[in-house]
Amino acid sequence: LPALEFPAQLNCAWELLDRHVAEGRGERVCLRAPGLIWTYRDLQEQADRIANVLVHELDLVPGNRVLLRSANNPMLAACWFGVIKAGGIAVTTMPLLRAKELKDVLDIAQCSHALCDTALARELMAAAQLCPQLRHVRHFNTNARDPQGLEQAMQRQPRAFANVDTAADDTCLLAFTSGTTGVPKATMHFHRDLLAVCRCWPPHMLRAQADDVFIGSPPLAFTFGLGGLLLFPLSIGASTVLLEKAAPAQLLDGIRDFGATVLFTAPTSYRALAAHGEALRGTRLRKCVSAGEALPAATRLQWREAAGLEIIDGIGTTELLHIFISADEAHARPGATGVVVPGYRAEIVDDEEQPVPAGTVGRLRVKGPTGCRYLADARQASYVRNGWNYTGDAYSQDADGYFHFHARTDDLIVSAGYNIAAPEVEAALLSHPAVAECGVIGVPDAERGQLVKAFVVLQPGFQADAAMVRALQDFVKQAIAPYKYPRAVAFLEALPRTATGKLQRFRLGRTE
Ligand code: 3UK
Repeated sequence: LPALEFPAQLNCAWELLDRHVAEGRGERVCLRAPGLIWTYRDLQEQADRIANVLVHELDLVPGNRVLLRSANNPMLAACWFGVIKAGGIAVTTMPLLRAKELKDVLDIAQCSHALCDTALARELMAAAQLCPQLRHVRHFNTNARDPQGLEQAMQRQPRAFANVDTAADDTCLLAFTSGTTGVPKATMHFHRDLLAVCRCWPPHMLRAQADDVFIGSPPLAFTFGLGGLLLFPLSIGASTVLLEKAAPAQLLDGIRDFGATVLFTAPTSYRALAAHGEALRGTRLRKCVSAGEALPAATRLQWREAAGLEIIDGIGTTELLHIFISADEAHARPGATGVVVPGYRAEIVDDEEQPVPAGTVGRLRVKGPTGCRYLADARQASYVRNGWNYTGDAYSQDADGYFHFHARTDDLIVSAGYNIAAPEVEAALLSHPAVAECGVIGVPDAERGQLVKAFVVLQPGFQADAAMVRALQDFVKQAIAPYKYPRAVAFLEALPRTATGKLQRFRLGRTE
């Protein structure tokens, strides 16, 4: 079992970053980006200078919240560590957010400071007008001569900073849920939480080494990306590649150009990358992690054929910070997420919170070293009950302890009295050669209550016509219980997705 005891006082920046320099690994490569290489010592110096700016020029005191806004790049990583070293709380935001959403984040998190990539300044400046509590905004990745730029201020500060002596259970990160509906919720994470996730899933199920090169698509504002592209590589002294744009084509170039060995991305990206199988074969890639939404068996198979590699699937949530059910390459089972990660407990229970027998679908609940703490939000009481975190997922567990995802509890379709999990119908459709992407929802129906409707993006070269509709319907009837087949099928050019790669089923409903 992982060692999860921590001293009462600790700043996680020490274990993740400073320790490597102190122990003689300062010259190892830490971060790469197009045209740039930073060693561990370089990242430490940048972060220390930023901490000095925050404390000495911008009056930051421990507990202040600092909004961070940037695509994935080295300066974002340096700002993240600078805030944490100074005892501040990093409030990470998705680069695509607009002024209205940024205003909500600034208000909910009560941010006093913001550090923003100059390329994304406009929407933040509009939001800042409406947020009087925001006292200081600095821009980075500016021209080094820009007197207002963070880089100029950093040059005025000493290169060393003594980390603020925070408590292990001081909050250092506010991560917002990607919530497809409703007001966003901020989840609070402590210094020890960030270290705890490095000791559970990575050593037991990822098993990367110090010479691994990590790469991937999720933003650092999404905790899947924060762990996979910053915390996990740094916790073992490995290196990470930060790409501002990580659509499949750029990811493929990055894997090749940087000799990446460990990939973090979402199922939809694996499907798109699989089309370039030949290009993948000659690379150093050896480990592939998928999370964010369910990995259909067809996608696992497609990737195995294209890249010759088994995907490591894992379910995590923003509330629990990172992955708690997963399986390594040797234990992967098509259609199952995996087994519980050492350090965590997971159960399937019914509506009365009683554990259900193997094979029965119920609600997933999880307990472990990390857990949900919403910042000032009444929804805490429904996510955490009796110390268990209820993720909102419908799962079953088989006799071997493997957990099988069925649906988000709100993505269960009830049609003519049958319970139908939208992702199961999607997984069946995806194994048809004509289907590139698909999304399934229940639409209102006078006779059946709800009707199963599929939205399909076809692979190039296939015809969207009545014959195709029939072919897909017949195919699903052969693959899974026939009553689950989509009685309605529509064709789209692309599916609506969140910046974290999740299908937005509620928006499919609106295309009606
Ligand atoms: C769904 C999955 C099936 C599931 C996340 C890894 O996705 C992450 O966090 P979010 O808060 O969403 C959580 C919800 O997403 N989900 C995620 N992974 C899987 N469903 N199989 C999976 N492998 O509904 C869950 O409740 O955005 C993932 C690490 C950190 C994360 N924050």
